[in-house]
Amino acid sequence: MNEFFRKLLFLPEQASTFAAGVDHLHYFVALTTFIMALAVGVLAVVFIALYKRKSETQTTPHVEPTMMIEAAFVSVPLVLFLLWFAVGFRQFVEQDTPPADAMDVYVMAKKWMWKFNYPDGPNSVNVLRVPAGRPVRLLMTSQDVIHSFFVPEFRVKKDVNPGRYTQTWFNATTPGKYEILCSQYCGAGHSIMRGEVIVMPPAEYQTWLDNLKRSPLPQDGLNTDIEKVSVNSSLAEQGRRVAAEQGCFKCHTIDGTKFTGPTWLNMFGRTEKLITGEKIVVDEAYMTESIMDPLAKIVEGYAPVMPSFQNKLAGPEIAALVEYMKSLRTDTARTTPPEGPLYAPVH
Ligand code: HEC
Ligand SMILES: [Cu+2]
Repeated sequence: MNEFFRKLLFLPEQASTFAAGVDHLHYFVALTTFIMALAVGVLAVVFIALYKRKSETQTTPHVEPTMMIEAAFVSVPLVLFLLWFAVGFRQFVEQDTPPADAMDVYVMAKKWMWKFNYPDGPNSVNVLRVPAGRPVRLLMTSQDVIHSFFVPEFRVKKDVNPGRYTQTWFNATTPGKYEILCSQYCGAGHSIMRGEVIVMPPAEYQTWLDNLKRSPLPQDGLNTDIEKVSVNSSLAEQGRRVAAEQGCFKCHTIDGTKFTGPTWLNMFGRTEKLITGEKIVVDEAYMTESIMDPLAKIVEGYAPVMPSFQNKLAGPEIAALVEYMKSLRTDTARTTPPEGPLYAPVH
């Protein structure tokens, strides 16, 4: 049944845990509206034949529907629309709430390519490798204009905006290659802004990762013409260098002491009180905003002195900073002060 409708509607394969649910709602809406439209059309034709005007003097009888019929005309469509809304809203919430155990990948879009950064090492261009059966969370930002990350087979689509992070997630069910498209018109090269998600069986993925860590050169057979994999030190390590180079440590500590700015130790997930009295929980989006637009939200007890780093930092550098700040937890904290500016370009 599912396969029949999928082919009838020319939908791509279903390769993520979302796909079937999204499609079922789609079939339900398409089928109901199709039946309704057909009924209206057929009745119109039948009535034309049945109630054809038979003489010049014939008048149309005055017809008044009963209360019951009126009520049915209002309530049946209303119930259907509300049902679709309820099902769709549940799916929307699910797609917008990555599970806590998801594997993170940072995505940076720019005219006209996709860059992927894995917190524990490899960077790649246009090729995203993920293990099957594992939730993957994408933290996405753009270096220039608005793009949109779209994988039709996963039924996943989310805008990617400059100056802030958006997130989405998926759990790929079937190993294979799937195309990544940009679905916001972003300039002349929009239609060639394509990438590829390679979903690998978990064991194969692990082997690929281990091999990369052992030798920084791309492995034979993996280096297709669009794939450039490079292994840097971990993203958090790069973030530490960026922070040192940018002078973040002039105002922030990583050992828990309060300085010109709040300490970064255990900052991720902390509840912060703002001068407006509002309370917020520190997440990736808030960290990014704090770097790009520090005056938007001022933490209580601190002066609004942090400069904006908008236009001073590239997308991957911000990803690295965020990953570094997240890594500063009491259990894993680095308490030694960072050594001078060791900055190396991230890409
Ligand atoms: C001139 C001092 C100064 C520098 C340099 C500075 N900051 Fe800040 N930062 C502050 C102050 C003061 C606050 C608290 C007031 C506020 O929210 O703006 C803050 C707040 C933050 C916050 C929010 C912290 C929280 O607990 O809510 C983050 C994240 C942050 N800074 C990151 C950075 C990063 C990354 C850099 C370097 C790229 C940096 N800062 C450089 C002074 C600074
Ligand atoms: Cu684009």
